[in-house]
Amino acid sequence: MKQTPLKTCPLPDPSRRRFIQGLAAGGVLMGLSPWIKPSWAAQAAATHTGAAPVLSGTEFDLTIAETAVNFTGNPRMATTINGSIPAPVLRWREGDTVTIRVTNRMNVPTSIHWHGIILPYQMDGVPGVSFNGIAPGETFTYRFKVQQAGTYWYHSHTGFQEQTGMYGAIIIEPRGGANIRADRDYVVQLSDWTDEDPMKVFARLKKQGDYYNFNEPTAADFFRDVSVMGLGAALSKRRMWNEMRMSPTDLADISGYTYTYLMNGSTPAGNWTGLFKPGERVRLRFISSGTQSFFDVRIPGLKMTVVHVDGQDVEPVTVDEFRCGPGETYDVLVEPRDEAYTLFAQSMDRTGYARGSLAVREGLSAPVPELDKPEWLTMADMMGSMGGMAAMDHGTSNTMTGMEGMAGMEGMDHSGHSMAGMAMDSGAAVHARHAKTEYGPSVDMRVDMPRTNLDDPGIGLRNNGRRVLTYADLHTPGGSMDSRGPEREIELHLTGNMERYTWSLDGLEFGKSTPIHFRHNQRLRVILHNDTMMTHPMHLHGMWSELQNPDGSFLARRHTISVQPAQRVSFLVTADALGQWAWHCHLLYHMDAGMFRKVVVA
Ligand SMILES: [Cu+2]
Repeated sequence: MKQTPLKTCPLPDPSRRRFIQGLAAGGVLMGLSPWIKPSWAAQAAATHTGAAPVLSGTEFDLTIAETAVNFTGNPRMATTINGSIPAPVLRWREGDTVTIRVTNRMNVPTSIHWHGIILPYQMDGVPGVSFNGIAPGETFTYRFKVQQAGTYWYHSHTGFQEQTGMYGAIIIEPRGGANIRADRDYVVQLSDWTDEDPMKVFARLKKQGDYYNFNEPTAADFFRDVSVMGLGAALSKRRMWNEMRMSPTDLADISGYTYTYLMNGSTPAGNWTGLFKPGERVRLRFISSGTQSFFDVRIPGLKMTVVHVDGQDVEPVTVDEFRCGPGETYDVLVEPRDEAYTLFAQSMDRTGYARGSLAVREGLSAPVPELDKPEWLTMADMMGSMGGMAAMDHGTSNTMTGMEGMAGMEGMDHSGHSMAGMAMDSGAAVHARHAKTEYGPSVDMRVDMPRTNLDDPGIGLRNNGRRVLTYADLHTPGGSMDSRGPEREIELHLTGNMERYTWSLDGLEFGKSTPIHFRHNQRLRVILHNDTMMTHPMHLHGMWSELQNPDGSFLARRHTISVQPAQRVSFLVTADALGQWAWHCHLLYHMDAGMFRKVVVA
């Protein structure tokens, strides 16, 4: 969706790249640079980072404040809950009623949203939708009955506070005692930190959507293509991307150029460590709290058995790797036997990683793998099933270097820089309808023949020699909560314009949209159709999203569903939660740019 000029690539300075792996002792205020005034430093309490404190019971007091933090050598102000990053782990018990008093000690409003928790809408914590937010100096009391068990998390739903540190884990014990047996149990919360002011990051993206993309095709890539495929094919490949005003490297808006990726609030150099004794069974609760980052997680030398996703048990499936998008949670069981293992979570665009260790004692670590090479998006990623036909011609190939055959694409109609001209009869089952509102300046691409392949692990994870989890692998035991078929179908398109950095649903940013109405207790089939080149983790508040196979059979109960480029997924919702709810992309900058809707259940 971006211009792909032949540019010499200003790769980040390697010394800087190493530097942003962070300080070993990130978090505490140290190494003050001269421009930080001592008085400022004196009054700012330092943020505690790394393993978060654990709070349990039914009464909680949380204080939101600005405290100082230092992940990279540059002291910065963070937005924290009880002075720590991550925020305290809250341990609840299914069936209890919890009371949480949240006090705002800042001079701007704040909020806390309980992600994935089923509760009355007034307690959901989304300013402007469920309540007014928490004003400076005010204490807001959340009180609700805990009706579920499992791994969840909480975060600010105000401004960019989530980016600057406001996120923590929630662990809810099942009423009947633990049903997954483990000798050790660790939260592994992944996140992304920037020293820049997030408002400035957003402003930069608004001006230039690919500001943080340093993987764009370079002159060197072009000459490599020439030597592999010949001048003609290399030129037409380049021309194809340019004419579509897209970049095949459009994998993440914000990269390791500015991000330091954190594991439990520790930088890669800080190496968060979970201890174990050989032979023990360890449960790792991965929580994807990055504001704008998908993480690909693996533990070299260990198989991971995925047992619990988005707070729900799933039939165990053993894998080498899984992708977790912002908002999603994945619990895995591992049985480590060696002395040390690396928990490796590389960003989807391969510009950095979060890292920690499982070890038999503090201070041990295992080798850290190299980042995988970034893969370019394929035609299938952009055009769905039609692009898939092209991909079929090339067998397992999924990089542009294998797409010489695409030279034939020159004849296609790029009118309006959209995919609208791409419609052709391929016998695909689904032929998209686009709303009138999709034909406007907010939309630079439309997919007419989407793909529905939930067994695709996504760009960068295909055919990498590892067994990678896919959505098709997920099965919630016991099936759907509601045996009724859908009474109504709602189709929403995930849309955007990368040049303008606008993100929307059906071509309408939140400010131009009207609420979506669900009739109380109605059973709905929701279809999300991705008309963009990016993966969007879509989070519906207040109600479960029951993911379906393309054939309509039940797969898994989720609170967040990532929709890949040019993909179409469907899920069932029982609208049993009266009130007003948020529904949005969990990429924070996409949400702020307009990929957000209000849902009214009445
Ligand atoms: Cu998005």
